[in-house]
Amino acid sequence: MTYSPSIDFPAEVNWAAFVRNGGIAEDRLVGSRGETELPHDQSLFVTRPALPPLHELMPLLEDIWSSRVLSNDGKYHEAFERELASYLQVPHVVLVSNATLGLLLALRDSGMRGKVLTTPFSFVGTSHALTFAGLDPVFVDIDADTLNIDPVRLEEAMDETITGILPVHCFGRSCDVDSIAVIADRHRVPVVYDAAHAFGVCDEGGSILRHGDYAVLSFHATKVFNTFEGGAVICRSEESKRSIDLLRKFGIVDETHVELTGLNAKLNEFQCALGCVQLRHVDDYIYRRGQIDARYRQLIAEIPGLRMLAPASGGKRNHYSFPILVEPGYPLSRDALMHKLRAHGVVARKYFSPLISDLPMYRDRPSAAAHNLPVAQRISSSILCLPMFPDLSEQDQQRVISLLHH
Ligand code: T4K
Repeated sequence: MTYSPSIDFPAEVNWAAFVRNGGIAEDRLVGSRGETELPHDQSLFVTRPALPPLHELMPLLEDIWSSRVLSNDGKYHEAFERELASYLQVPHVVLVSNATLGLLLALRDSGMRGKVLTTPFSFVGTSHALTFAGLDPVFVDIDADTLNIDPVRLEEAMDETITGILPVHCFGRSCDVDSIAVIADRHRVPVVYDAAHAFGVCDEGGSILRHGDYAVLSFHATKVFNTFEGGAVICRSEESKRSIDLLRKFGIVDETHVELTGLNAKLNEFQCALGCVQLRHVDDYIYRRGQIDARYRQLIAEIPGLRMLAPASGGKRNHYSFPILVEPGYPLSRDALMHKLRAHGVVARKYFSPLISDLPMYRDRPSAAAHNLPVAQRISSSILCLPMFPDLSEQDQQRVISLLHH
């Protein structure tokens, strides 16, 4: 049988120019840095993946093509893991195929059993990883300023049945890591940080990924740093790095020894090569995000009824997202504003609404009750994330701001 493609390949693309322009078709190219401008009849999404110039990747792809080493820890895997550890300034990194599997492996290795305290204000993957690992999520309310798990509520929720903590550095803003460490130490439970949003974020002491027993990054297309899909587990010790390393490749030590019951969470050579190239550009991506963040802050400050989160203090931020809170002083409800933006092609997103605790598979547990999570409920009903990605042009950003004015 002959293969007949079900999509139309863009035969008219001038591939030489496409590669020269860094993966941007000629008709979309504006300016010397290769920023694209979306025509106003096109949607402006909440995010858009940052990609390096394609010509930087091509020699690595040619090398992979000729070597035929596509997976199972080839030289790009080795190089990316080493360069990533050096960029992040953390000693023990294990690459994985996505953050969800990374969380699963870290939870498995952490020794948690039964109930685990976590936040309801996150992407559903956070709690699903717990459930898939055979653990039982117990929801704890969040802090209204950081949108992260509230240490006071965390301490209140602690009892002898709790076997671990899974907080999230939501939108790349650091949790109160010191208070969480004190609580975890006092109750002798491990902490796995969901750091899916926290690539490159530092506090005064260095990378925030050094906190907790494990921290798990996502390199999904929508993240500050992407390898299309991907992720990494940051471990505290050589011992846990070794065991996560084994768990991500079926527990196989060598041809005749299988030491652990693992699964397949490997990152392939294509993604690792892309990761190496992306590392050269990620500081620029973050810098451009910072400029967009500063412009939003200046322009939204003038609009009554829209509240922004205070910039995180100290260290280095990554400007993962730009959430606003639509408060009673604003003439439209959050949902009405979202619909107005969408009607004009701006696809802002309600991250995170509904709360995880309101989803059918979680809502019946006692900790999911609305009265247990008043802050998360309030934030979830008023939050809207505006477009935030390095290629967002000033003109498109201005278009978003004009729509926020009424
Ligand atoms: N923990 C946390 C706290 C997380 O936020 C996530 C993922 C995870 C764990 C799990 O990480 P991974 O296992 O995925 O590594 C998106 C992402 O799909 C999801 O990865 C992310 N969190 C979550 C916050 O956002 P959706 O359902 O909103 O994605 P989607 O497809 O609607 O994309 C959002 C926008 O991005 C689109 O409107 C357009 C743009 N986009 C997206 C993709 C995938 C592109 O322009 N190109 C693309 O290829 O969940």
